[in-house]
Amino acid sequence: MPFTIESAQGIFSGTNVASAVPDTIAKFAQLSAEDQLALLWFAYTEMGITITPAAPGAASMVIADGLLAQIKQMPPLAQTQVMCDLANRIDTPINRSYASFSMNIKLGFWYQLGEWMAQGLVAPIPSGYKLSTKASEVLQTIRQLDGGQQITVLRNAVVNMGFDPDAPGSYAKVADPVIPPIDMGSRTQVTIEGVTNPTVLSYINNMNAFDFEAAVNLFVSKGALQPPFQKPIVGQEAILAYMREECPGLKMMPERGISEVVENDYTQIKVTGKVQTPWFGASVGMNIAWRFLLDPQGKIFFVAIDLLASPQELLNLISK
Ligand code: 45D
Repeated sequence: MPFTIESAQGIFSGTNVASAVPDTIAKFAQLSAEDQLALLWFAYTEMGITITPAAPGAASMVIADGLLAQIKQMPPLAQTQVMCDLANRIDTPINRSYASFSMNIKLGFWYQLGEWMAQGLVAPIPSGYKLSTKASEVLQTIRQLDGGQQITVLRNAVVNMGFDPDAPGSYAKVADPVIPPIDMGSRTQVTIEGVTNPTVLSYINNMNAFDFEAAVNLFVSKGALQPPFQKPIVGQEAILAYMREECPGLKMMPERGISEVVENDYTQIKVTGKVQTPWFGASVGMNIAWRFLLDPQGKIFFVAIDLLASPQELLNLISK
């Protein structure tokens, strides 16, 4: 029987993903808005991380500037209300604008609010704020995650705020500008111990050059890409739109892998390595696996990207 997207999801089923991330996100979602904001503030400041707001898409921060300026001139109580409304995801004009922002603009918006909160220009979390017992437990869990897992939880919290009239993620987005790919002459070429497959190498090299059209052309037209903890995104057009929003500035550093021919002359290839986001650069390396399934012509039928449970998992290249 030929593969389906569903059966393809099961390749390399022994891969251990960071399930602590969705577990933490589910517990976080049950907290009150006040607890959510305070918890994020404590987690964010404790991590002592430096964010680079010059991440790609920073140029389009003008889209959020109006809203930021409006919040900045509000009295402190109103500022706190706006932030609680965002976390409560109720229907307000501000929450609708926020939902229309792309991921990078949402992150940039909160980065700016965080800076202003630290400077006292926007209402800070009251210094004596006491988290509920449940919220303290969630914060404790976050402390124990590795850096890549922590920033995934933070990003998820930011992405899910605001009010989306339909399902989350369905609100008409203000598209990010298309980032030009890196010149042919300046591109890097990766090597992967144990993998010489040209499709996989081209995929990584094109992604590192932000040449998303070339990367998407490596897929079959109905192919699928499954991001960490998400459902597969199906079809070249949808994958391209996703890559343009999520992938500019990502640095992919595959290390090793395994390649095997399976049923119907398909090939399954698992590659493990690190990925850096432009927001944190080299200070946070995420432990990642790519699980590729190529059709007999060498086109990508399916690829899953997994956030791994631990660094030891980088060495897990078992086929089942
Ligand atoms: O509420 O091959 C305050 C794909 C307090 C594509 C705050 C991929 C109050 C294909 C602290 C101010 C993309 C799948 C909030 C590969 C409050 C592919 C602010 C994988 C909210 C490899 C909080 C890519 C702030 C991956 C400012 C895995 C939070 C990429 C900022 C992963 C959080 C990227 C930021 C990740 C988080 C980026 C900037 C996880 C960024 C995370």
